[in-house]
Amino acid sequence: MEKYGYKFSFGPWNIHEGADPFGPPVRPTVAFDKKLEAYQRLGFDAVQFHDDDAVPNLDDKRPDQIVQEARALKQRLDAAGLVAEFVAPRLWEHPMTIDGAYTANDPAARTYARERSRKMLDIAQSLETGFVVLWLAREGTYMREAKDAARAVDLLVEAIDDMLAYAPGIRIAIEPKPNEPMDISYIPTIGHAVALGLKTRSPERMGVLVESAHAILAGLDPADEMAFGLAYDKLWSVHLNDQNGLKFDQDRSFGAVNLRRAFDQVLVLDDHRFWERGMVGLDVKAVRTQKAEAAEKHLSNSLELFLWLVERVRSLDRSAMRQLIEARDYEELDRLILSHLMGRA
Ligand code: XLS
Ligand code: MG
Repeated sequence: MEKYGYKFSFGPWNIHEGADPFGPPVRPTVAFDKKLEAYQRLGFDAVQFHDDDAVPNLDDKRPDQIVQEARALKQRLDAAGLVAEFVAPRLWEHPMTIDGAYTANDPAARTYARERSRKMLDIAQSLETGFVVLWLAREGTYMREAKDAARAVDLLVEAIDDMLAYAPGIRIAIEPKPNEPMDISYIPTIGHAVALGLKTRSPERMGVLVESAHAILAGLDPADEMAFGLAYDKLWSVHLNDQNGLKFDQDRSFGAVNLRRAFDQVLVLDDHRFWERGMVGLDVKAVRTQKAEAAEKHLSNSLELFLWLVERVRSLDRSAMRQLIEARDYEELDRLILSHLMGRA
């Protein structure tokens, strides 16, 4: 498979049982080892980890046990010809994170979040990835008066500074999302994420990760969010997927809802040689109706579409585009792009 210089990743949660808030699982659980086998078979290079994907039940384990288990996992990754792209703290399930983690009103909850983050950093070190992603899932409120939003920024900076000091070699990307599970989340867009990073003790070690659906949920264009991150040289990863309207995060297969929007994301990434900057990550889920024996197609379809769109980007008639842009004939530019996407030109 020609991958045009790109490397690809997904998280084990992208192979899942299909439960949703209105119905139970519809597919059997796939064991982690089985998921690991799927990566190379499907053409992927790296695994995205939540801390407890790598070391289950880590809240009940001593630091030395955590390191030992993470090192054993690293050997399994080596044997499978895979690397860890990043590790992320899962700070949205434990009871101590009900009211948020880093921005919780309860100082004990904030202490839990900081300690859990240090364990996550130990795992990242053991998996030999210098890259951490923070999706600030419950950093927000259901009612504005419950927290001081300005103080929340300071609390986030304090928590990030602690991580940056604890792991001097680590780089951290913020993965913004405007809502869900919170009614309104802090740090909802790439602009907020870049600004937050600039406020920390080591701004050069702070970057961003754009998830297509998260930008769409914020009413923004994912390609423009990526472009903003690129303009600051801080786009260190992406989560490609798709989203049909402003509802819950659907994590649909890349391009499944809007092909032009997917094309524009690949255009901005490829024009900025993203294959030299970071990995193309997916964050996709099979629709609940998909049968178990065919419940990997959201991954293979997304990867395949990305590569097809790279071919479309690289075969664009750029001089014709330049002429139409100079003439400000954007309707004709529309036609050029659409006919190219349809294989008619
Ligand atoms: C949610 C995030 C989360 C990441 C970072 O979209 O991608 O699943 O793994 O925690
Ligand atoms: Mg994501």
